[in-house]
Amino acid sequence: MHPTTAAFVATARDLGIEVVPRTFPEGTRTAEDAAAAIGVDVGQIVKSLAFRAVHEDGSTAVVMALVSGSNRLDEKALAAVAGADHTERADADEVRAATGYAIGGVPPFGHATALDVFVDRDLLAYDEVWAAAGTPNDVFPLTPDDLVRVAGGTVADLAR
Ligand code: 5CA
Repeated sequence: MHPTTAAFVATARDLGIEVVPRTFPEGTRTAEDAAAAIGVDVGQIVKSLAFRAVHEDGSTAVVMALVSGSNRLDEKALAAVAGADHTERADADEVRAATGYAIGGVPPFGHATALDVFVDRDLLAYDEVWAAAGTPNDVFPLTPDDLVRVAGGTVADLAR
């Protein structure tokens, strides 16, 4: 197992979930790649998207949106639920600093810093969803209920 994925599994165990990752050498960097590799609906793939929430007073905080692979994130909805004026896409360095992971492998929880997490309600329609396990080749299945619980997420209507 890739050491980054092994570290994520250990972090997840501390958070109360037994993660069993699967490795796909062909790659799971995007939701479409992951769905094709695993053989599930793209809507079952959890995109872990980091955004900069910009508040009225100019302060910023990175927040995490967990979005169904078949949806486009509505940034206005994210800003509203995050109590921000607007949001901006985090850049690669910010993603790495806030989550501890590189784009393409960012897991939905177990981040390097405490991030507010918002979960796309459409993910709750599935019995099982799949998320990144730390690298662009490793993913793991879980129930939407576990996703919300372990991420400490707030369920919201995030699709546009
Ligand atoms: N492993 C897959 C499926 S679980 C995965 O991580 N998908 S993802 O959607 O969570 O991560 C890829 C996302 O990172 C893209 O949808 C895109 O929104 C974002 N991204 C890609 N490149 C950049 C970049 N240069 N800066 C900021 N965000 C980016």
